[in-house]
Amino acid sequence: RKPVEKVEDVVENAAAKVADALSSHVPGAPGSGTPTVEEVTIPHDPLPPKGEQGTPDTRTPTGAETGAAPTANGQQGAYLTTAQGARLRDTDHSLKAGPRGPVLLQDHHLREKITHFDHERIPERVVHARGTGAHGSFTSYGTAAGLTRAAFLKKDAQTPVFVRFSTVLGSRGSADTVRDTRGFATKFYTDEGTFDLVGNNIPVFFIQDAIKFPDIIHAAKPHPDREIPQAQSAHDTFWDFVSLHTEAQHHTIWNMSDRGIPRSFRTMEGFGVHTFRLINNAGETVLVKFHWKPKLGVHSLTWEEAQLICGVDPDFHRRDLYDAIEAGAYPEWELGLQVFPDTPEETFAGIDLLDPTKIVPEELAEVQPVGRLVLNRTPTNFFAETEQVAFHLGNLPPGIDVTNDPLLQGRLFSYVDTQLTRLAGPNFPQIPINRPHAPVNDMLRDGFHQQAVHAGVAPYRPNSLDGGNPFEAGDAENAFVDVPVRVAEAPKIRANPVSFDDHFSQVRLFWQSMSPVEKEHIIAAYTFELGKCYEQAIKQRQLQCLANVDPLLCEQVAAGLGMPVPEPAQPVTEVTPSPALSQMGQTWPADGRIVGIVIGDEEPDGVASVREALIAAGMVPLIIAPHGGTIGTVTAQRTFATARSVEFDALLLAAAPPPAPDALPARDAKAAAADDVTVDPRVLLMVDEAWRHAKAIGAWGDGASVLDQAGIIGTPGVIATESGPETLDAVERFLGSHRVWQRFSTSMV
Ligand code: HDD
Repeated sequence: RKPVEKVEDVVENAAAKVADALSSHVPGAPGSGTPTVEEVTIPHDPLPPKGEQGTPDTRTPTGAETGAAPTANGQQGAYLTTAQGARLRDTDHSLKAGPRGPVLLQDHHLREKITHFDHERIPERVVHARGTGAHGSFTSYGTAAGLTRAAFLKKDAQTPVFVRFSTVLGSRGSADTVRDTRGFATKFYTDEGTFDLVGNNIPVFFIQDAIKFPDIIHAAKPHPDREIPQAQSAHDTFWDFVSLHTEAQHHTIWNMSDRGIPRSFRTMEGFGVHTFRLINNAGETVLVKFHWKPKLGVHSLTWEEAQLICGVDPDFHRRDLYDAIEAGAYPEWELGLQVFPDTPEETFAGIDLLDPTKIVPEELAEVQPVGRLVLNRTPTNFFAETEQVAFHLGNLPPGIDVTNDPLLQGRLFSYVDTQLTRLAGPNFPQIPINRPHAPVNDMLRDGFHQQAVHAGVAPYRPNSLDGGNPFEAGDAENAFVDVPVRVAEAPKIRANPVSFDDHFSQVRLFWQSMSPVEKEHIIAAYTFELGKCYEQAIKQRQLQCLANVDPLLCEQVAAGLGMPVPEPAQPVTEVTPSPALSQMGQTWPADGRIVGIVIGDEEPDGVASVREALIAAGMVPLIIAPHGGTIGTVTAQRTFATARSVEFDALLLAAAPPPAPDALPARDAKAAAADDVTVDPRVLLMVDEAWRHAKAIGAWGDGASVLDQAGIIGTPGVIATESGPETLDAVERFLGSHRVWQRFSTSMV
């Protein structure tokens, strides 16, 4: 019998054998067949912690306690550990049988690292997958305090919020500036429970009944065979559905207007769409519609800009929101209410308040400001906050209740339902971003991803074992109020009220409220979108819908498509326009606007002072230079290679940089070689595009010669003066109305 070896001897012998094998190995000569062994990489000692690595936050981004062990935050302690807290010596090499040997199954660290990575993705939202969010706070004016018992609407009440903006149709990685509706979802962490206002930047919806939501979304999403087009409504299935299903026509004309291509999330209105019911302490009720009014006004891109940005900077809106907040140009909105008497008919001025395809023009029911939202903090972690935030229309505080709008009723089901799959199980309200700031004392137990360690033995009511806790609240304790609305005695039926059958009068109302330039844009958008459809019958059917809206609109689109103009199938309705629907005609603060300043190889006069003046006015100056680095006292933030005009709201030229053929792509170098070109073609392209997109362009000093070369001197919104500050003054005036509207030629009246 062999003597039993001691464990230490076995280990020592094995180690010695490995060391021996490694040291005696002689790399083989080429072709000798002997494998070459690279030097063994020796695991190094961990580096000391970095200075900025502090102790982990024990609070969630919204200020609530995380409740989790500090190490759960990751990347903040001194030493790398496994998920179980064991310090790691090496995370770059798998555990192998020798440096060239197979990887061992026992390598727990390898398995943990790869397995976790393999499961990093969660399903994207079935709609509104592409979005971005920010934290902020809502301050109530107290003007709604007489209408609702909701405490967050009492005077001076401050409520933390998280807002997520989104597009509807595109996937998570799709471009921001596509033509689409934008989501505007706000989570108010009120002291009486979370209130989610899940709205859009368009005040009406495609359908009147939630049962049709899968239909409109299947039609609008990419075709099921080839999964194209991405994030677009310019395709056959979308126009097939909306032309057959004419209640969608109102939402569609908003999408075809400039509202479908916002300049920024900061320059969008938001709408709760549905009518809600408020109840006050006396038990009195009113019906209301929620509106968000942006401090900067409502502004849009031009269609060409939007298309260019999709390629040049697909994250344009996301970047814009982050940059504005980080620059201190905090985006702001006023929350407003349109208030209607709560009558049994639930109508106002003949408009059915339960029909989500109808607006109540602001001229008929003024939007009354009730508070101010300021977004002042970007998320710390996109996934944890923006991706995992979960909204639900049923998250209501006492004082706000739903109505019977059939679209709203279906939404009350859909949101929690979709989160169950998206966030895998019923405990997603415990995810930090979703945690209420009001104390939670529910009897929901267990389930996937349960974070709480519930004490007590009696999660049921009534009980005597946990002292009868918890108790039900009454009015005095601010219990939620289900407004006891009378339900009409009626047969069970799958039908809509007759008033829901009017599908065209408000489409015409919108069209008639537009300025000539906005009408031109709408015609161009329909012509583009239908021009992308293949089926003649679909185009014809949509033209028929437009004929029911307005003969001129129909004629012009038909002309663009080269198709016959149909007769209206029903008389075109007389409407009173609502000027509030137009985006033009007012002036707005220029805060947060991006102004590009072109300089040359040397710092031109006036640049530093113009830069300072822009910052002082709350705008963001970006220096555009021939190359990176520092030029005089300023630093180049963009170069001629990285800048495109679409990024800027206005362009200033402080120099006329000459062509630099060596730095140019071949095509531009050829253009620059032309005799009469004395300015870098990339600068000329910027000026040309800025001019086409009706942006203010200013120049001083040598910069004026660029305007000359571009052939735009003397045209509206093109300013050349002797000094930078003087030029800036004139440019700022144009920024107030967003664009140089006169530059869009229009034959419309
Ligand atoms: Fe919806 C997400 C807005 C109708 C079903 N919706 C979602 C989001 C917004 C809206 C802004 C993104 C929330 C976020 O950022 O996480 N939806 C609206 C508006 C509607 C509307 C303004 C009409 C007035 N939605 C609607 C209907 C249904 C849904 C009729 C279903 C019957 N919506 C959903 C959803 C989503 C969603 C499937 C996808 C991801 C999510 O909920 O959390 O449940």
